[in-house]
Amino acid sequence: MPTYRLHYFPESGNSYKLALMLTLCGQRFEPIWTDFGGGVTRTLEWRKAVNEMGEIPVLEEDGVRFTQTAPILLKLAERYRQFGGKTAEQKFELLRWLFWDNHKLTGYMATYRYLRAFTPSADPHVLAHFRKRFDDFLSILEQHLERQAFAIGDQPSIADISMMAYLHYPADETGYDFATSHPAVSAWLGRMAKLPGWKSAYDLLPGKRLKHYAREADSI
Ligand SMILES: N[C@@H](CCC(=O)N[C@@H](CS)C(=O)NCC(=O)O)C(=O)O
Repeated sequence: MPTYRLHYFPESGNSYKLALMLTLCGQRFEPIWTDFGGGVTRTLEWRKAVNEMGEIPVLEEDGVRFTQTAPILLKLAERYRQFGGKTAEQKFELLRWLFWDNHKLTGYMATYRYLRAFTPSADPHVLAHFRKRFDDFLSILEQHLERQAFAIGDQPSIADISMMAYLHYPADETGYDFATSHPAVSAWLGRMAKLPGWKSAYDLLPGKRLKHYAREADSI
């Protein structure tokens, strides 16, 4: 079995996707905290040595580095025969939701949350734009989860792991109280949190945290 090392920072939902998948598959990994807030991933040295794309997470398997959570999740699902879907239709659905998540759900929430919670003076017009787009994506997910328990049917898959990552953070970071605003999403997050071995990102990914700027007065 490979030895895993995960380059991450605790607030990174993308890192959490891999940490959660490994954990749910009963695997351990060595956490390599990365100074994202200090800008290390923007340096030429880090990009040359760790990830040319300048992104966290990076998963090392026996010293070989891999990036991009979607293909990594697919590889892990195949290796551990878990969360990968069974039929050709399910595998297609899984890819469909993974692509949608990377582009829309994760793409917008990651940026919205980062600006809202972890930068000192986000432009309110930019925040409003991201929130409007994200509200639309959330309503798509809400309607989908009103019809079925998990992304591709009645069993959890890596599409759920990918999509839940950024939604499970505290409301003072995401700016949403899903129990009130999106009950089907909230119930689905609850189902995911009941999977054997499930842990939250801040329980799985230790280390120095980014400064939190979201003000109490900010609306949720
Ligand atoms: N599609 C990538 C997204 C990775 C990503 O955007 N990571 C963030 C941190 S969670 C990052 O490093 N962003 C740097 C940037 O956007 O410049 C994946 O799934 O791994």
